[in-house]
Amino acid sequence: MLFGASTFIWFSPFYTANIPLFEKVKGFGYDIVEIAVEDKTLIDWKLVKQACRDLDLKITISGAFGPERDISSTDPANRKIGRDYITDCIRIAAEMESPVFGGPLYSAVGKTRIVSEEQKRQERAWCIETLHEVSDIAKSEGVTLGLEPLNRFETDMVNTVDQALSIVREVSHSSLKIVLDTFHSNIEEKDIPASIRKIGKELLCHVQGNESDRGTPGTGHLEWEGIRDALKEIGYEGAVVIETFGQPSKELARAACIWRPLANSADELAEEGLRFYKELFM
Ligand code: LER
Repeated sequence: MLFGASTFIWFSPFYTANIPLFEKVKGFGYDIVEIAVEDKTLIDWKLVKQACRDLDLKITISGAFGPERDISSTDPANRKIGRDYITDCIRIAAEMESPVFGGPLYSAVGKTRIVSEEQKRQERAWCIETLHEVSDIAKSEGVTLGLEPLNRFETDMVNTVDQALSIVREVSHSSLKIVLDTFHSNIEEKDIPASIRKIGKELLCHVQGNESDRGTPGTGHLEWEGIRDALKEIGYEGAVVIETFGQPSKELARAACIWRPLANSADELAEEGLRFYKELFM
């Protein structure tokens, strides 16, 4: 099992001057740094690749879906921005040799409304149409797209594994799979290990192993042994990454409802979280 830490644990947005972070991530013992792409133009991707190569650190790429990056929006301009953003991130992932690009691909984080069934059907149709298109691009770039359910406070569109499976099956494309974030699952799933088994090896492409309060893994009330056993049982071969927020931007804090520090420090969270993962998966 490979373990990773998201740049979100320390920074938002991540930009070129933050590259020295990689040395710390490697020093803690991580195999992967997960780079959250808030603004791709702030990042010198050649330098990122070289720095990670020098450290023998792998890269995964994750999305940050602000209000305009929304492939299910009623505003066609936002649907285009969402599609372009996903396409850019697929190309970045390919360039950084990340096997996946994951996140709530279907909508903007923090978009929670009450809308008619008819509007929901229309939004889903737009979403499915674009997921088809970007899955083709992902396939040609050799990247797997991971669609991540978010909890009810962060989206009204895909909260559960069943809803994610329904979209993924409707798109029915070999390059579209599922990312499971255990923080969101803890709020929405009745039984996380059963949900992991339900997704199965074929469709689970990435795991964000976050604690029940999004603090340090191992310090909350997630049923970690059950989660580990289910991952082993399905033969999961992807990564397990911590994605939580040390210093979220105002927009991200608002969208992901982060109102207080989630650990004593980002470094402590990353170091102790990895120690816990290693003991758990030993
Ligand atoms: C995305 O991976 C996520 O988990 C959200 O809570 C915030 O972007």
